[in-house]
Amino acid sequence: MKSVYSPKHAGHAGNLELLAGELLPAFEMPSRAEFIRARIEAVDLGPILAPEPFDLSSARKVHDAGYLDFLPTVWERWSAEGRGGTALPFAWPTRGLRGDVPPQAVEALHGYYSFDGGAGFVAGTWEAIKSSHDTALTAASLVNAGERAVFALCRPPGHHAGSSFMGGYCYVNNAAVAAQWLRDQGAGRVSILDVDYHHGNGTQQIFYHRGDVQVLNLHADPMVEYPFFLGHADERGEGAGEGFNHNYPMPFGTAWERWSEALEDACAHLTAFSPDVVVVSLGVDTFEKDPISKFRLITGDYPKIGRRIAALGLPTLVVMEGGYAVEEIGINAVGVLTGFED
Ligand code: Q9C
Ligand code: ZN
Repeated sequence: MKSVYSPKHAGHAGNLELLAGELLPAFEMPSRAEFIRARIEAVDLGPILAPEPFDLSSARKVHDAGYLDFLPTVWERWSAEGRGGTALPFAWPTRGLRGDVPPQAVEALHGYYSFDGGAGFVAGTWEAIKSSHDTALTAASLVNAGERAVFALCRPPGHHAGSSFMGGYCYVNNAAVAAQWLRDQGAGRVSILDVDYHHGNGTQQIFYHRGDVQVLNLHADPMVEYPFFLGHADERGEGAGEGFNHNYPMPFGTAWERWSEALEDACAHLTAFSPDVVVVSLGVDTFEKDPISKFRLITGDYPKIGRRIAALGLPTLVVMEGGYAVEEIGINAVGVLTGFED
């Protein structure tokens, strides 16, 4: 299988996040992508290609203009005011406040365009975001050109980013942009299958009213797990999108037996939708040793995930999302990909 990777992700480094009462180095760190790249080489999965530059025209169809235009300016504006560290928001327009007036101060606009404080910026963040976007679209273009399956080693991840909000380490929703780009190239229907431990709230929000992109999400129950405010089983899509969103919230401690039943059900809905192409949002934070998650998948489960998705028999773009057990992230993520090779 071909992979796409850019070293520019590494500029998104030294980010801090508020965790258990302290500002600590974010779990979403550069070594994640490096462990995956090293594992691709170690198992000889296939060539690792550099991304081509893509314009933001498909991104503009899934993200608001004001939001997208803000992203490249955050660090510039933050540092121009003499600040270092990590640019982070600390005020959000929640219920009862004005959500219709974009403010001027950079930290305020950062909060306006965020749902949490989990999408900080450092000097190299925008360049990393753009390279992650280009990585997803380059891999999508290979699938569009006839490859059976291609891996986009995206970093930063994207599935928590919505049409006008960032959060949860995500800025541009790489999987959503790729799905939109595939539609723009002529795919009639696209399914996004999100197997990250966390609900892909951004992906769901982006496509909630659309019937051309089906969204299937397997994740920890948002009653007790991040991102908390979306991802319940009764969210089925609205308007033209009614019936095209499927959520599988599962309890802490979920292991292969229960998780794979949800995957099986999701695959049945996917097959019934009969998409031209599948986009997998691949998180391996479902792993038993993930430091911020509470599912119990084991290393041997990941190739089974790949085999099941491969058995759909559809052109597939695999987009990297979460996974924080950095020592094992390469083995588990590439384990899924090897499931396509059997
Ligand atoms: N105690 C992805 O996996 N965790 N994002 C906050 C605070 C945020 C995960 C924990 C986790 C975001 C792409
Ligand atoms: Zn996750």
